[in-house]
Amino acid sequence: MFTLLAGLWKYLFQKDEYFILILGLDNAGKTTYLEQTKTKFNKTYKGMNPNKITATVGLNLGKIDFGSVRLNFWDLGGQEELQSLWDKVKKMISSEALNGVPLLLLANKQDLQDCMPVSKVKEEFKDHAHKIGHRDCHIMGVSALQGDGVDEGIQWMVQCVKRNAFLRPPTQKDIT
Ligand SMILES: Nc1nc2c(ncn2[C@@H]2O[C@H](COP(=O)(O)OP(=O)(O)OP(=O)(O)O)[C@@H](O)[C@H]2O)c(=O)[nH]1
Ligand SMILES: [Mg+2]
Repeated sequence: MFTLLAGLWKYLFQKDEYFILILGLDNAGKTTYLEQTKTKFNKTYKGMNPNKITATVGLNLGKIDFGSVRLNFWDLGGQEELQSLWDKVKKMISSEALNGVPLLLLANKQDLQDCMPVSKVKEEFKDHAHKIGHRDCHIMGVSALQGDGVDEGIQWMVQCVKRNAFLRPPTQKDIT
């Protein structure tokens, strides 16, 4: 009986957890994007003044719940000293361990007049399309500062992680 109730509780309340890595050059707006995401999706989260966000030293963590899904974000600082990790990152896209893991490419700062338009970003990536392999991939423009495109990006992410759930390593929910 206990097992049955525990199973029902788990089914009703426990979230399916997924982990999202946010990568980009320093000053790209990764932490601002994560702050906007947390503000939009966590009703109780008050949010940080975007002007108070400073360069990320190491790793900044954040999470949001979206229906039955929990997304855990890892926002890695992009400063030069941290880019020693980037060799590994470049290899990530072709790493066998990450085969099929979805890729969302955000062209941020679209509110700036002299920003690179999304069409141009897509054009630039055309030559590298073969490296992306068989995975869900989406390129979109956003303004993390103004919050434009944040909802759409997260919705895409949630759909994708659900669709590719078989790629996810087991979490507590799966083994209890
Ligand atoms: N105009 C504009 N500025 C933005 C946008 N997103 C972020 N910024 C600004 O860009 C600067 C850097 O933002 P961060 O979020 O700290 O950038 P980051 O990618 O986390 O940087 P690191 O932690 O150093 O890797 C800040 O001054 C932000 O206010 C945007 O969409 N539009
Ligand atoms: Mg940052």
